[in-house]
Formats: sequence, C-alpha cells, structure tokens
Amino acid sequence: MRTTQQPLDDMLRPSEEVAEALAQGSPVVALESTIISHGLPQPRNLEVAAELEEIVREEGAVPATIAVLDGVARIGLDSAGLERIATGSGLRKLGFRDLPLAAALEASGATTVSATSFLAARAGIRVFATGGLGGVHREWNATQDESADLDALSRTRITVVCAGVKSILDVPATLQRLETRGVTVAGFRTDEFPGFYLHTSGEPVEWRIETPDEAAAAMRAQDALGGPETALIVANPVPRDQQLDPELHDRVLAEALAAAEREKVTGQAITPFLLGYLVRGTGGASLEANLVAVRGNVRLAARIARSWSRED
Ligand code: PSU
Ligand code: MN
Repeated sequence: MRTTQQPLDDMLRPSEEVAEALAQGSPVVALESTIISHGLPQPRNLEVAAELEEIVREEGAVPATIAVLDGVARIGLDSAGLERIATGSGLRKLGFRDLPLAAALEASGATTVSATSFLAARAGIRVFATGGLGGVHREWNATQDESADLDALSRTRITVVCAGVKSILDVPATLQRLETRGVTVAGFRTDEFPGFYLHTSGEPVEWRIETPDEAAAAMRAQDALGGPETALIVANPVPRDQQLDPELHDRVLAEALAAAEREKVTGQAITPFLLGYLVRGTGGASLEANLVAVRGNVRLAARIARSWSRED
C-alpha cells in the first residue's frame, strides 16, 4: 500500500487573517473566484472583487476569496492574488473534479461554486456567497449538461447565499434536481425562487425565511439532525426596482441561446459565453443587475455568518 501522501497543508492554505478568524470562531464568508475571472468583464471585475471583500468587512466578518494559485488552494487572497484572478490570462475554470489535477500539476485557476463549496467546507468555513448557481442547461436532453454545482451541494455542508440559479438555465428542472438530491432551499423574504438578474423566476419556493437568525437556526438543525452532509441554499432576490427589465432579458437571452447553438459553444465555455452575450446585448444592464445581486448576497451571507458564529 502506498503511504506517501501530499500533506494537506501543502494543498489548502488559509491566509493568516482567515486562519485566525476560524481559530477564534469569528464569522468568515467564502467568496468564489470564477465570477471574477470568467463571469465579469475586465477591468470592472477587479474592482468588484475588492468591493465584495469590503462589504463582508463592513458587516463585521472576514472575507475568504478562494482560488487555486500554483497548485495551492488559497482560502483568502491578498491583493496580488485577487489581481492574478482578475487579470491573469488563460486562467482555468476549476470545478471540484479539477482540484487534484490542479494540485498535481501546480496549475492556477478560479474556482466555481462546486470547487469553492468543497474547499470552504474543508477549511472550516460554513457560509458562502455567490451570484447565481449553475444548474441544468436548457438543452439537457441533447447535451446532458448539468452543472457540477448541484452534485457538490448535495454532499457538502455549506450555506450558499445566491440570487437563485442563472436564468440562462432550465430553472424548473434545476429545482427538481435540487429536490431529488436533498438540498435544502429557502427563499429569503420571498415566496418565489429568484431569477438571478430578475426578482423572480416565476417558480414557487416552498420555504420562506425572514432573518439571518432563521438561516442560522436551520443550519444548526441540519447539524443536529445528523443526516447526509447537504447544503442550505438561501435564495435572495434582487429588489424588483433594481432588476434587469424582464422583456429585455427575455429578448437578449433568446438571441444568446441561438448564438451559442450557431457557434456550437458547449461545456465549460457555455456559461461565460451566455453571460458575456447578455452584458453586450443589454448595453451593460445585465452586468449592473448581476452586481446588485452579488452585493446583496455577500451582505446577507456576512449577516448569516455573524449569527452562526454567535450561536456556534
Ligand atoms: N455566478 C455568477 N457568475 C458566474 C458564476 C456564478 O454570477 O460566472 C459561475 C460559478 O462559478 C458557477 C459557474 O459555479 O458559473 C457554473 O458554471 P458551469 O455551468 O460550467 O458549471
Ligand atoms: Mn456545464
């Protein structure tokens, strides 16, 4: 039997600030990096990366932006690290399954929801904020393209605050898959599942919570029940008055989906392609709605992390 193993310390490295906060039981919020590298246009993405960390601090928690740099999963980046994620060329998009190869080959990449959730939980972080989750793609029947985000959330004990799933997806099918896999979903002050750029996707959500304390109570109940290590999704909509105009959204999304088909964009490239098309096709309006969503999610995640650390 082989006994030589790479020590975990060499592969998973919290920043000093994050390590200290975790040791003291202070609130920490994980942030993903794919949204920075592949989800937002340059140069705005670097500003946004810094702004999101600032929001977490304003709310009294410590931000931990997660990415893999030279094979090491970094839990909390300094400004040079954030800059590499935002401006580095040819940076990979790493899902959970890519992590062992990135470690072995000392590669660098941004982490998606599936990889970030795993690494955050492994480092001892319980709360994570993003924009919109990945899910079941509209052409699933032909492509079988379902984001690894869903599988990761069915086996990772983490709370993800998001504005639903990206509206480029098949939202009802994604909700079905989350149900099948036992992922807990609650609307934050809403009875409808959010639509990422839109306040609502039009789909109902069966549970509604009103406060960060209620989210933290659900997290404690998850642990007390002791079932499989599943996630809690806190679905937090963009305010109606800051959403993307629904008609513009539907029209440009239809164009984007047609363009993806024409240009035969598939696999990992499809999500960044569609998001980028929407930014250009809406004259930047989808970008503003995306940012409103992410900022709101980061703020709420910090409040949940605070409630969680008080009760822990
Ligand atoms: N949320 C955003 N923008 C993004 C993403 C999420 O507002 O770019 C990223 C996340 O990293 C998510 C990924 O995990 O898109 C999903 O990609 P795929 O469909 O290839 O699994
Ligand atoms: Mn995919």
